[in-house]
Amino acid sequence: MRTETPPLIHLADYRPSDHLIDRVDLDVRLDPHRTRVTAVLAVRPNPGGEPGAPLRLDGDDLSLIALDLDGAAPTPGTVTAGPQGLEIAGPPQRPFTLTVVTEIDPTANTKLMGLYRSGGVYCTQCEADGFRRITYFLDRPDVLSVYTTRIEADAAEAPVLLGNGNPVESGTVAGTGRHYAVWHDPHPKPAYLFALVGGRLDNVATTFRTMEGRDVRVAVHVEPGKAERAAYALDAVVRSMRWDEEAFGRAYDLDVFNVVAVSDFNMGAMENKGLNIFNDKYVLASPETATDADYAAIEAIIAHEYFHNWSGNRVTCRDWFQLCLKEGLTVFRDQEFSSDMRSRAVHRIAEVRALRARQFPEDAGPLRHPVRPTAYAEINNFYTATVYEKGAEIVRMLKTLLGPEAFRAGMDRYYADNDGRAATVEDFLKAFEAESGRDLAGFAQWYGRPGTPTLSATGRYDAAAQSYDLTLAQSLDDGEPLVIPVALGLVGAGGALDGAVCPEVRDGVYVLTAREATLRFADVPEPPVPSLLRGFSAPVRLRAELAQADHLRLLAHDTDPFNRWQAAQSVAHGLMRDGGSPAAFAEALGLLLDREGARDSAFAALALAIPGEGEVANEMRAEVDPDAIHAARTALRRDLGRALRPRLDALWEALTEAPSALYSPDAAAAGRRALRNAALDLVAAGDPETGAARAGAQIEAATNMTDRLAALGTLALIPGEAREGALAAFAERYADEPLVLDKWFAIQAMIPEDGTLARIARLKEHPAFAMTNPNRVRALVGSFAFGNPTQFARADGAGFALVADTVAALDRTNPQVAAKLLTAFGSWRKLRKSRACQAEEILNRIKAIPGLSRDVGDIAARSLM
Ligand code: 0A1
Ligand code: ZN
Repeated sequence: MRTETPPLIHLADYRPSDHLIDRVDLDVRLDPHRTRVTAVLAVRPNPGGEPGAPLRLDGDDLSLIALDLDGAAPTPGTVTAGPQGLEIAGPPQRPFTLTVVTEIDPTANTKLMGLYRSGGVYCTQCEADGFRRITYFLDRPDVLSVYTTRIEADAAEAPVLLGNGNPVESGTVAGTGRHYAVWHDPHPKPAYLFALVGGRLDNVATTFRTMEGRDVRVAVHVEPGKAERAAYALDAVVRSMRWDEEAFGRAYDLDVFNVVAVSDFNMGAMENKGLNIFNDKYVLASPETATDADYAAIEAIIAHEYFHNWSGNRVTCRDWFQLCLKEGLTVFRDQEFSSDMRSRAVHRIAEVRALRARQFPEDAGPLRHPVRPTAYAEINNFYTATVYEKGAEIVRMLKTLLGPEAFRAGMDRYYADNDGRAATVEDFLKAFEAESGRDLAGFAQWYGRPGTPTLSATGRYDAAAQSYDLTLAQSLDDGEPLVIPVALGLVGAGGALDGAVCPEVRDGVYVLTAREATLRFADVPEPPVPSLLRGFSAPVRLRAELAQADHLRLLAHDTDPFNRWQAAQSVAHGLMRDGGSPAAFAEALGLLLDREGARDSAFAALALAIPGEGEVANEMRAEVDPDAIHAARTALRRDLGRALRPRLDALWEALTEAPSALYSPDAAAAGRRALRNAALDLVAAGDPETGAARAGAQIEAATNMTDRLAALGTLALIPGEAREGALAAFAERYADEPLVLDKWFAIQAMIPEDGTLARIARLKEHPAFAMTNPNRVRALVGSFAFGNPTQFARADGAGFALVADTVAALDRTNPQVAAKLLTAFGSWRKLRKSRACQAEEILNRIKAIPGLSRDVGDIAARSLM
């Protein structure tokens, strides 16, 4: 049994590097199995480091071919080199040049970290610590260097050669069939932002003129033959560039900006300087192969990686504990971008749903950690919803607290003061303190305190005094109270009570800093319902204990669209938890559809979508029984489908697009499709027979993937020959489209039926499935683990076992993806006893696997804590 726990790295132990590397000259000779890397490093002692300290370079799986120091062999006995590092004792106390030659095998690199091959294309992934798999280096984000990279490859195998920065030279190597390109990046950067690409690629390109007058060649490179599917991504890059200039005054700073799509990628995408590398799922889109949700995700991720050029690259992180400094901020920025491109209210709802579905459970379970962690065993396991999404919520609260002008001024100062530096969360907050004159010490606690605070509210109306007292109380742990911006207002029987006044509420926001506070509203002519946490102004759990009638009032009359949606969710939660008649709810939804269906279809679709099983589990204070949740949710959907039937039928008809209509991924058109498909799905919930027929017809008639897939998803919940026939036809139609087959894998993996296990076993043998491709694994096994709660937590333990077996198999080839999959067990303690015991046993079994990776070992160990 494996007993040793991996060593922890602590924030408190941070020390500056003893050495710096000012310049890196790389010569990379690409070869499928024997790629030669010559690195010429301009090293000097760091004035802030320890004088005379040995030079310790990181390495991972490297073989050293040659080494010299200032052109000569190092003094015998001073060098220790192995696959995992290179140390030089007593290095010169002055600047010196180290030349290191290593050899690596990109074809054998299944971890997809460092230099690897994806579908024949050479590419790199260096965040967080992949550069050390290319050459020995000070692989830490506070060592910034100027890179020049010469890439050489067989001209037929890799006609396209891309690097960071600007292209400076290219040519052929006479008589060898090989060619080369030299790239120079003038902006100092940490090694994690290094990238190169070599392969056969097509591209689409355009020129963007920045507000500073620089003409930038923007190109998106994809697998040959797929260039037309890159047009939307290219357009999204251009819109991102323009938006960052307008919203934040940030211009692009190189002559070229390249995006490359590869099919084997551990995450979504990577912001390497001037050369973003993407999971092709977030680049390739055509109406026939991508859904509206895919288009929205492409837009958001293209923007995210582009925005990192300032928030992450120009200003980078001192150490990996500061990860939220770039990620939380950049998620906030991409969310604002998407809100400006689409409907702000609809986007906010989507953000909060994602936060509640992924971050709240993480924050409530054994894998919880502060937005800025204080210790880690494996940094790759901290690319989490907490760091990203809760990190973004903190930035959003900061903006709410300071107001838009002071927020923007603070951002400008943050960039100005930290450009070219590796910064910390303290540096970030300092910029806002300086611009706003506010003390943010209390607010800073959000970065260090794990867990989701609870905000409770109780109100008392005094008819005689025409006043309303609202008591707000917060609780998290035993620590200091947090600073919580609470956007709020009062709503009367006929609408907003705009005349009600409370001096402590400014611009509709009350800032709660005490454990408890009571607000007095004057001039309240009737008993109000409080509309709290408008726009979800803070990442907390709200306990307002309103009656169903109160929620229904908010649903009908609140001026805040987020809270109108939230009111519908709250009513649905109440009905699923406590039972009762859904008649009043159905009537309210009906009115909403009448009023809103045509005007804001996307919003209406969201109101119809009752909380998912995960969201219900998340709200449970008692132990979670996935079967009971599934049954309650199915019953509510059935009842709503029946009660709303005439309206749903009419919507489905009215929102039919003409077969000749050209597909457009814009928000309004997507909203109409969303509402029509929500209507179809609810009809099917109430009347499976009609639903199946209609879904079948829609699959046949569909002119785009959104409608086809939505109908297939509806049909997938209705057992029978129609379903199996449609699934088979879909697979045949898209046999050559791996990204579309991922959707097909996912739909089947999420079927809440006993037969799903056997189905998954069959699908694992499907020719399109491959354990080596992270997208395939996530589509089939990930969708099952994260999206099929009843089958994952089956009574016989077979669902847990299926995921555990996949984790164990994957651990040997791609530990990062294996570890992510294992986080599906993160909420095991909340499950009812028998299931929890099984999960615990499985986690122990995984933890005991001999030779287990640090990635998986860390998740298993923490899950059991
Ligand atoms: N910085 C990237 C996330 C990322 C992190 C690690 C990776 O390794 C496989 C890849 C990407 C982002 O925020 O998009
Ligand atoms: Zn990011």
